[in-house]
Amino acid sequence: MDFLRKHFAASVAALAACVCCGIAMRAAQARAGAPAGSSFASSVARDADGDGIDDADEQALAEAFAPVVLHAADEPNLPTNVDAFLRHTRMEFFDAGCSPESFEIDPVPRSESLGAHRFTSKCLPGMEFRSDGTRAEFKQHSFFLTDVDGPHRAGSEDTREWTTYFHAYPNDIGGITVQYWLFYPYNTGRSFSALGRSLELGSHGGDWEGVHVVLDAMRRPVWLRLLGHRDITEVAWERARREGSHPIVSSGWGSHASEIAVDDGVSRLRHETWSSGRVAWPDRRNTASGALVNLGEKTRPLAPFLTYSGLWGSVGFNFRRALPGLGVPNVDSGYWGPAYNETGMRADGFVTAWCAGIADETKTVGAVRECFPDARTD
Ligand SMILES: [Ca+2]
Ligand SMILES: [Ca+2]
Repeated sequence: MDFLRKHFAASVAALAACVCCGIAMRAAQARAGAPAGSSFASSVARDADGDGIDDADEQALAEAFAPVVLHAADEPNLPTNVDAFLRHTRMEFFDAGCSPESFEIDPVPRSESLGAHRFTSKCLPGMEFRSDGTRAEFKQHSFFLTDVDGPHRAGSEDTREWTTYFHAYPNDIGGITVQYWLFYPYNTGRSFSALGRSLELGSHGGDWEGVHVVLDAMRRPVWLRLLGHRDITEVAWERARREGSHPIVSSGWGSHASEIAVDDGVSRLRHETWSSGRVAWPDRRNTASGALVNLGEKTRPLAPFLTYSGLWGSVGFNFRRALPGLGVPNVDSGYWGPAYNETGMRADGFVTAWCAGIADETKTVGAVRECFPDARTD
């Protein structure tokens, strides 16, 4: 109830607040062949991801509301894309407590094959793990992609490889939600000094981070959702810092957690995530940004890697086993991709980061559920 009231109030407020977005929305609607104010279901010319939204319309809306991301001037792990990352990693399976614990699965993983693997554990006889559906909540029995080495952790040198991925879907206020996902090859955690030793906590391979722009039935932006360390923060659109129809978001140093950007005068690296976007560097270089690519739906993916349910980095220090009973997550291990992301995940397995506010939480195509892993293990 509160959810509905909150969205209704925001929609009314947005009527007055989003005039600045009108041009971009009209452009999106013109490209999609839809009259201003029409609902998304009215014209579907090509719908390869089967969500009822014309794919050209998804692209046009994504372009119109794509964020400006501000990275720290000394950010250690800048963006890359999946294909560039896969050139420097291998796929293995981690089987906690078995000997050996790690098995090689694929020395040359490709986007198309990430979801094609099966593994039967020697320690858990009869258990078959799938790389396109089994999600290991505590990272004890999981497919994973090995951490890339030092030079490749910095992100792609060529900013044309800084791909931004998006997911657009019908939402529960009769509109469309557009999620933007950036992929970083590594996440640098915090360093501590203790007992004369330097310790690092929270570093891991493969980091997916993002923001959601929630559009109402008239395709006006009403909410901005930001993926943080553990939770998703929702901000009314009119409270977000913006540049035309583009929200301005800052990415946390090393961890890439998304926050509303503040205008504090600090020099940052400015990254426009739309297709013809630019990257402006603190040293005044100005380079081309990467593509804006539709992921499709998990049930009908347009990017094949979307179905991969394993980890995007190595399994590091096993807090789960070293400190049993304390519930400490394996924060030094790789994290999941967009459709299996951990941020704000519900106890029943609903992947909030992928499906927040989706019109149909139970959407299922064949045997695939859009918003839930097929199987959950430890
Ligand atoms: Ca579609
Ligand atoms: Ca879609």
